[in-house]
Amino acid sequence: MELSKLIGENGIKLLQELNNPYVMEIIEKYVEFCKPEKVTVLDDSKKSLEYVRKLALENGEEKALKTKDHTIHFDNYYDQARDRAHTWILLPKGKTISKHIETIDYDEGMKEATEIMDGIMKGKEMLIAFYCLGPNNSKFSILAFQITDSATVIHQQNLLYRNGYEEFKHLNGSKSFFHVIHSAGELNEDMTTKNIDKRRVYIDLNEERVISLNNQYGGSSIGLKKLSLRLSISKANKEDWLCEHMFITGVHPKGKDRVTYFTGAFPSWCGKTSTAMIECQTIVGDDIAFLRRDENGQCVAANVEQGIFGVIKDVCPEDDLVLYKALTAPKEIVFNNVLVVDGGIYWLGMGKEFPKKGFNHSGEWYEGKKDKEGKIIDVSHKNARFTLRINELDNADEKADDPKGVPVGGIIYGGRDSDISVPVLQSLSWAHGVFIGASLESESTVATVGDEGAMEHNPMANMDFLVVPLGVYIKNHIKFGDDLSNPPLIFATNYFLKEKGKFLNAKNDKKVWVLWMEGRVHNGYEAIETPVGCIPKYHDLKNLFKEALNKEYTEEDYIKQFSIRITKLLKKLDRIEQIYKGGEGIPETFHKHLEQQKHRLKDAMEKYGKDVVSPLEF
Ligand code: SAT
Ligand code: MN
Repeated sequence: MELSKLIGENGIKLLQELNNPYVMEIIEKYVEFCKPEKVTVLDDSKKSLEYVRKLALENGEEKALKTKDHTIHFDNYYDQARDRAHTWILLPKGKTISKHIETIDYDEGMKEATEIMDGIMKGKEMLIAFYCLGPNNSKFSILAFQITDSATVIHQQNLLYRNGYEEFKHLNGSKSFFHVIHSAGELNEDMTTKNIDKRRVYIDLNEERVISLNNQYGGSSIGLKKLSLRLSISKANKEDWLCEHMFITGVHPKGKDRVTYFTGAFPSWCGKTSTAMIECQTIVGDDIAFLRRDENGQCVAANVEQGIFGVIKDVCPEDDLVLYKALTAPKEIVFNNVLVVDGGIYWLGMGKEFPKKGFNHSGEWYEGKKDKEGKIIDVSHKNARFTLRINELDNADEKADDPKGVPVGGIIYGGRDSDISVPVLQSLSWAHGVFIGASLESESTVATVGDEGAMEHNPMANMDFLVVPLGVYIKNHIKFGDDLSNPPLIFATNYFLKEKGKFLNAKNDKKVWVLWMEGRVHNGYEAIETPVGCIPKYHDLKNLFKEALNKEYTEEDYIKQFSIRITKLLKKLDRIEQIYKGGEGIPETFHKHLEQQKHRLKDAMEKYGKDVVSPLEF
């Protein structure tokens, strides 16, 4: 059916006012493919926001909870995480990007996409919404629009992103915007995706477009998030800035009249959100950052988003008070895949006793319930999420929406291992820091796929989203820092050292590491140079532990935590060397840092005549 018959007068008017033939062309095309029953265009008005909130409740994608403005949405039991195996970059026949990046022949991919899309929105309402990635009207801004048949996707997107309809008008007809076409596909009686076997994500870097089909999980359906991230990374690498999978947080050391901003990249389960939200900090963003040079050659960062799509597991009053308080107060929040009992909700690690039955991502749930594979179904999914606006949090940073971004004092790469890396160190230079980021590894836990204890390499925690060859990505990183007048310091953390199966650090020790890093940015502390980077001095940590946590930090603790484990570190370098050998344009500087680090470690082994060297010896 023709667009004009499906869209109504107001919709036509809103589209006409954009004065952008390319937007029209795109919408007409997908209306023809997807065959919705109705088309609704949304602008930045309160009316549009309310319309979508109501629609999500009316169509059953969300249900109201007991607490005012809280709603719950479920994704299919088998759609609780991104589906890496069915996510591809569309490329002309015979072309590839890198051995790490899944691609599909353009014509073949589009043929399949068109087949799956045919009539996928039959009987449904197509929503069209406009957004701005990064703060509105700033040099960070990238405009994007999404077409979807899911009201909860738009509802959550409205919490997570700044609206962009008005800014689209200022494009003056230009084609410079991203667009995402999404369908949750046919839904069953629980309102979850029926055709799990036909979940697909096709990424088209040339057209700056993503097509996501039969997906409900936020990471694959919220188009402005991980789908647009791929498009932004491609754009950043062409334009000489950085698009990173990083939080942005402001550190406020007690008694000092200053705030120092840090960005941080951590693979899953390495402490990213908790590092962004330590109690002496204010939050700018928790997931994706644009980093640019300002007119003075300083590094500035802006949050791509304005909300948090956060993992709810383990959010409890002891560890995350601010978040816990926000999640239990009457604010506009969409919960995904937690347990509901009489309109109240429960999630893993919340510190409460669980009811024996209720409703969760598996439907009607009772304790001991098993899935088709015979696996016991937990109270809530370990990847269950919440969606809320950052300005709903008590610790929201006042510059969270600043069009100029915030100045970056330090960058943190957070890995996870039980017996290799020290809790915190500073790189020897910007390029050495890039080398550290590009060597980031996380040890798999029971919570991630793979063997427990196996190391997964994840450069800058951005591996899943890379759409340019690793060599190009790393080269651009090095160049970005080289062109800065005063590049941020680069740090690495590891909160997960263990001895005899027990963690060597408490969860809140990270506050001390952060305060030390903050001090380093202001030349506040001396450091000890080791073969792998600069580490804190004992007496500084002792004082910080006392001041920040009122804890006695013994020299024995320090030695255990900050010893340099040479053989383990050399083995790590071997793993990294294996990954990076054989080209793909990895820059010489990277290989140089790898070689130099290896030599420094071997020299230390010889000099001190042992494998594990105490920090007091350097
Ligand atoms: O892991 S996802 O990309 O699906 C979601 C997230 O990290 O925010
Ligand atoms: Mn993320």
